[in-house]
Amino acid sequence: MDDEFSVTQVNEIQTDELTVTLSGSAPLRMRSLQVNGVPQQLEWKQLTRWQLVLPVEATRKSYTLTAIAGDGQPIEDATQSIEVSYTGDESFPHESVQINEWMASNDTTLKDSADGDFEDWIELHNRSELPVDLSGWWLTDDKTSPRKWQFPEGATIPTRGYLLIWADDEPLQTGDEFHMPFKLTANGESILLFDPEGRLADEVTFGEQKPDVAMGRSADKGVPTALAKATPGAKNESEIVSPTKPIQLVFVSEKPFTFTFHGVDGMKYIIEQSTDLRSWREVQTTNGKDDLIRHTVLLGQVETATFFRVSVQN
Ligand SMILES: [Ca+2]
Ligand SMILES: [Ca+2]
Repeated sequence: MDDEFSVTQVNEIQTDELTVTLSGSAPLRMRSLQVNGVPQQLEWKQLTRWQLVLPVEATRKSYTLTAIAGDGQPIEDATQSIEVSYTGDESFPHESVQINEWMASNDTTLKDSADGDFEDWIELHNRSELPVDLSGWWLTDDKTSPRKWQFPEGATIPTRGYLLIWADDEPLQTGDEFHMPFKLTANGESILLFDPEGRLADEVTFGEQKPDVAMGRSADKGVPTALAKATPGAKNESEIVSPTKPIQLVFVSEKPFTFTFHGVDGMKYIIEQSTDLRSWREVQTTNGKDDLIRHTVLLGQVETATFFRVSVQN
């Protein structure tokens, strides 16, 4: 007698815990389980009884569980969705730590005291008023391989503090600092930070890097950018933003006509529209603090030829 795939818990779960344990029955041919397409580590309680621990997110989240057969394919009709809401008031540590600065091409900026080499590094920053225990957290430069390097037991980042980690592919080096088994690619890639339950704490993506130019969050905030000065292990300096810093418009859609561009905190962006390039009408004013600024033009608001310009004010 084969079992149906089922989940014991109700479809809508409310919890004040940071993780939720699900369990259920499995058809005999079920070998594994995917949640939102990601394979999970199951614990088998009996031949056809599974158990799974999932992270709870601060906002209500839907998890779709799919039973996978021995051939790696989903089993037909063996899927179920569960909504999990967090009702507690404890803050999530993974919301406190960010990837704050990094250098993927370090020629002369910072020497690794373990071997005297100039190597890639990553700086984390704890925004919160409590120290964060990083034991069991993960850092990777590959989304498809989230478990490249795990912080050892006892790793912490102090209140409002910074932590430097070497990406030198020399994990056996010891000393006061951590050394990960991978380097950063100067041609560009991603860095991802996960908590022990697999919640994404932060993700940054970068393009081609210039030697000795750090990337990071200006004044520890906002979207990463090339920094004027590297500050490994310390607060990032504010960038001096020139009002003439080029704005790159990205066209998102034609109907309705929409474009976006990145703003910089502390600057004001004025979008104007014209049909003759002589008289201009202000159509939107936005503060740069929201970063991605979007302008949408509804049909009927433009002539056959309409021009837009964006100006920046301090
Ligand atoms: Ca090294
Ligand atoms: Ca820094």
